[in-house]
Amino acid sequence: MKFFFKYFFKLVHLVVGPLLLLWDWLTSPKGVQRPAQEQQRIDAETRRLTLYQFRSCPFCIRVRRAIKRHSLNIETRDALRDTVSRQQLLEGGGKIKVPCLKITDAQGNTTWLYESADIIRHLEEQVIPAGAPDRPPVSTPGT
Ligand SMILES: N[C@@H](CCC(=O)N[C@@H](CS)C(=O)NCC(=O)O)C(=O)O
Repeated sequence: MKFFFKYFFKLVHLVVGPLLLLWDWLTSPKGVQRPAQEQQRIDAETRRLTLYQFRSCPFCIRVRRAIKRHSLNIETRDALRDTVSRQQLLEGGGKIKVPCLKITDAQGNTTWLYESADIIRHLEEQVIPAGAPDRPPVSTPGT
């Protein structure tokens, strides 16, 4: 039975993965356009970020779409096929789970941020500057 489930889920993954990638490609979001100076400022911020991910993981696709939508240039590493990246994720973040955003601050300290929703929130609230047209409004409780 265990054997059946193992291969059943592998099969589901093999079928669903390419379908997700196809859907992602067909409905790929258009990136926001900013003034060149503003984009350069954001590029300087995103140079300190690295996204560890699997190509067909739905949570990674969600983060990659947010990255595309906000026109962020963030280096991605494949933690499934690339054994060096996989090891970096395990040693740095503590577990093989994707997506994971490696954040290096100005002092060189690193934080490994897991959870797609938290990663997107970090990008939208910390990386995209206030006043940018694509930044979602900050909701105030009770309003
Ligand atoms: N709640 C997480 C789910 C992430 C998740 O389940 N990722 C899967 C790949 S699709 C994973 O890393 N699995 C490996 C594991 O859990 O060991 C998120 O939104 O990021």
